[in-house]
Order: sequence, then C-alpha cells, then structure tokens
Amino acid sequence: MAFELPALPYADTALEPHYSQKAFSFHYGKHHRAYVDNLKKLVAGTDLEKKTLEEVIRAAVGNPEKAGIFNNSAQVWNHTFFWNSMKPGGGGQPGGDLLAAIDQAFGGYDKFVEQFKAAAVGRFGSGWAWLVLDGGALKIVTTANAETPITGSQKPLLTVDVWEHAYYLDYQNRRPDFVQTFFDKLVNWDFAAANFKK
Ligand code: MN3
Repeated sequence: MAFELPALPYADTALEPHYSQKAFSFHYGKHHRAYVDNLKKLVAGTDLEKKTLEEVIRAAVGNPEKAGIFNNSAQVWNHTFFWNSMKPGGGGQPGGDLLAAIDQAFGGYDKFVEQFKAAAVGRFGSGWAWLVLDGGALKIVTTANAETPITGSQKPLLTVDVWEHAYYLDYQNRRPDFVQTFFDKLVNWDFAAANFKK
C-alpha cells in the first residue's frame, strides 16, 4: 500500500492552548511526516512496499537489518494513534465499562492517573506510555523509542508520546505537566472506549 501521512483528526489549532499549533507544525508537520517519507524510501522496490503498515511493522521488528524500517513504520503508527488519543474538549474521566475496568484494575480513576504519570515520567529518554489490554486485563506499560505494543499480544487503548519533541515547545522540560494536562484537558476517552470494545 502507499504509505501516506494521515490527516489530523482535528484542526491543528483545536487543542490550543494545551497543545499548540506551533507544536503540531513541528511534531505532525515535520516529525510525523519525516517518518512517513523515510519509510517510503526504505521500502521502495522491496516486497514490503505493498504491505499494510501493521504488516511492515511486524515483518521488521527484531530484525537488525530492518531497524530503520521498523523505527519509521512503528513511529508512523504510534503517532497516528497518539493524535487520536487526544480531542478538542477532551480530558476528564471515561464512562461506562471502561471506567469500571479502570476502577477494578487500578483502584480508582485518580490512582490510575497517578500510576500512568509515574510510568510516563519514569520512562528514561524517548518513548511512549500506553494503556493496554493484556489478556483481558488493563495495564499501564511504556515502550522505548519506536517500540509499540502491537508487535506483541497487548492491545493498545491509549498512548502518550513522551519523546522530548512531543512536549518541549509547549512544556519545555516539564514532562509531568504535559502528562497531567493530557489527562485534564486532552485525553480522548471515546477513542480508548472504542478500542476497549473491539
Ligand atoms: Mn513524537
């Protein structure tokens, strides 16, 4: 398939002031676009060119000779998932079955946010923090660099990009403030709930 930069699911000004148009212009317009452009170049003329993005990620993971393909394809997927993990007017608690599952797994919504924040802040260097379903149980996990839960058996529901490039323009070095704002103002629980039901 042809790999393309997917459109943002909202205007690049829609998350102001919590995630700025300037941040999107770099993070989406330059970083995400570069992963797409690099991937296209790396698979051009190979048997991976006609595969889906998920197939490319799974074909390349763990293969040192395909590290560039893995890193760029997984970063394309992770960023698209991250944009969908936020929405204009987001923030606050989920409802229904997902809230009940969070209460059961983490001892309440506030405890969940504290644990997620601790995991996201504790990921040294570049990576991602995720809420996943793992064998029917909700878990908070982090991945390094481009790594993504979809190469294993975990099903991601939600992610926060904790690469410095994700928050530096709006939050400078304050990763904890970015993750707190994500849960207070940005998180798209409708997206997570849809993934939870799939
Ligand atoms: Mn990023």
